Amino acid sequence: MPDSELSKDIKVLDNQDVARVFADIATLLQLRGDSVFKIRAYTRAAEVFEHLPTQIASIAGDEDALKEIPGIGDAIAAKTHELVSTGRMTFFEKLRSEFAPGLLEIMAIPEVGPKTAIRATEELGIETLDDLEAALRDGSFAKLPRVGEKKAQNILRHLEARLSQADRMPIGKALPLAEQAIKELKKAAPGVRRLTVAGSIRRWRETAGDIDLLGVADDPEAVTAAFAALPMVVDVLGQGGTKASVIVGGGAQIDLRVTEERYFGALLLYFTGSKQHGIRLRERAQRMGLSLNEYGLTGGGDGELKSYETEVAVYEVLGLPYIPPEIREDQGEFAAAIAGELPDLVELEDVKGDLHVHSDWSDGHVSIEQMVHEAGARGLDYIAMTDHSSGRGIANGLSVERLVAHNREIEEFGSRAGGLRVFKGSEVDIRADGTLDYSDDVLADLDVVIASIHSGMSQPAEVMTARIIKAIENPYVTAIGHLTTRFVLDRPPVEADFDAIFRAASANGTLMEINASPKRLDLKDSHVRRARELGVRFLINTDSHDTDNFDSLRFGIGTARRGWAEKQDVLNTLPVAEFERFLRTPKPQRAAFRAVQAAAV
Ligand code: DGT
Ligand code: CA
Ligand code: CA
Ligand code: ZN
Repeated sequence: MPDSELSKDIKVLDNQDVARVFADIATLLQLRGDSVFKIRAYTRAAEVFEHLPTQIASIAGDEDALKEIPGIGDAIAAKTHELVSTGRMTFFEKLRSEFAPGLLEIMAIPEVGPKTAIRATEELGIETLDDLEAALRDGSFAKLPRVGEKKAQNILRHLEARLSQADRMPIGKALPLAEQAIKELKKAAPGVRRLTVAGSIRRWRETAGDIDLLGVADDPEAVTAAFAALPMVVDVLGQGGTKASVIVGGGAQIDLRVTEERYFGALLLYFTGSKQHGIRLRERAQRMGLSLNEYGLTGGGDGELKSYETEVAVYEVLGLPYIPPEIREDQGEFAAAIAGELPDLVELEDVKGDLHVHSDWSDGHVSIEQMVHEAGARGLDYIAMTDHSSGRGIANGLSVERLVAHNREIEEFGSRAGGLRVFKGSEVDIRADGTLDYSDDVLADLDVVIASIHSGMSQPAEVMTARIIKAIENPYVTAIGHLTTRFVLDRPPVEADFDAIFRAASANGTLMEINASPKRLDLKDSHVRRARELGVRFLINTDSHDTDNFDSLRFGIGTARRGWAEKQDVLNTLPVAEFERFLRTPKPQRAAFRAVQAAAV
């Protein structure tokens, strides 16, 4: 197979990988003091590639197609072509060789600025993250100019987080890869049935160590063989009669198990995990005189192995109701199941509205009209257009004058959007002191106000907590957007007293957003669970900047479910009339609105 021979040598780059290279080039050019225009061109290319809906790898063979992408000139098209077709870029390699090895890697750790990174490489001889860790631990890093003990401690914390997650990928990357593998394998092995994702991805964990797939076939070996030969596979770690493990382009590992129909239930249960949930199940089986393994249950009278086609059937024998994969973490689900108190988890189909949507009025990619049309086409009943406030002058935020015009345009759409209700909204910046970008009388004209932090993220916890609570207490703020500002595996959360924040949100009737963008997933699962305990209610929003971003909703649902959230905890599951009634309710009474709703269920 010449195709897979070729792909064995060249790492298949996805759009994020390509974007990263151009962002790195921009960084190095900046360090070199190069022309502002050149730097801007590379920064722009990185942004364009990051948001490109098509896979660059699929068009990079065609330089003209690359040039047609807005924002990509001849020089960058040629470099992209070289990068994607050879896996290397001469220009980048030459540029990188002008700097100490490891500089980019070190600079990628939060709070390590360019000047410090250069000093670290030149004065301390740091070349790797391991070197960096040693220098942070022996105190030499803290002695660099403008660093100090406190900052060194922070950097060590970021570094440890980075190192412990080094071999995990975000679910936003893992799930699409799993889906691609499923699609390719169904085509290559038509005999495979019930092909499904298992492991941490089925539990919607925010990161995955590898991808686990499970299917049924009469001839399992034909399926594992077809799997090992898929075009996306770059290396085969092992292949046998019922299982195979491969590495695909981008470096992810996929484990496949193929079984007979009758074993599917027990194997899916085993292979979904979590490991800890599985261990508890086996203990429970043992107490009942049974033995649970990946094929089924043995014991009980005849000592024969009994197999199960569904997970439900296994749980039933163990005297348990079905426990959804998202909460199989051994974090109280058994006690809840036994007490008959499992949460009735919110579902994708429950969501009726999206209250955090951007357009090209700020940093979105398409018009209000296009976003509204897409939302309608996806069956939503209502959305809020929430472009950015003027803030720090970036993200093309709206001045008060432009906000007024934005409102007017939305009102026009409101009457034309064919059943879809479009709310006037804003994603208003929470400034460093907790005040908002717009005055209260401006906010009062809006239907939906999402207040978010986009700067000053390294404030001390006390300052940050007070800042956020101040926004929570504002009478016009509907919800706090992406509370911690973290990026999955990429940017640490702000430090704050989250319990105090959730208590304030609950008392004021301010909602907490579960931002569904797979890059953010913010609140994260554990925050949702804690916030819910403290009486907080939520919005699950996509924060869409383009029409295809509405797809992200499922990641928000997965996160909400991992946080044990029920439909009644999520306000945008309300029918539009009820949601409007919520918005018309003055803030102090919104907290009570919650109870009314709960009682009404
Ligand atoms: P990951 O890949 O690190 O994101 O996490 P998982 O949960 O997908 O773990 P993985 O891929 O190692 O294994 C998939 C499932 O198989 C896991 O969730 C539970 C089951 N499993 C794997 N190893 C063990 C084990 O040693 N004991 C038990 N009880 N189950 C295991
Ligand atoms: Ca896994
Ligand atoms: Ca695995
Ligand atoms: Zn935002």
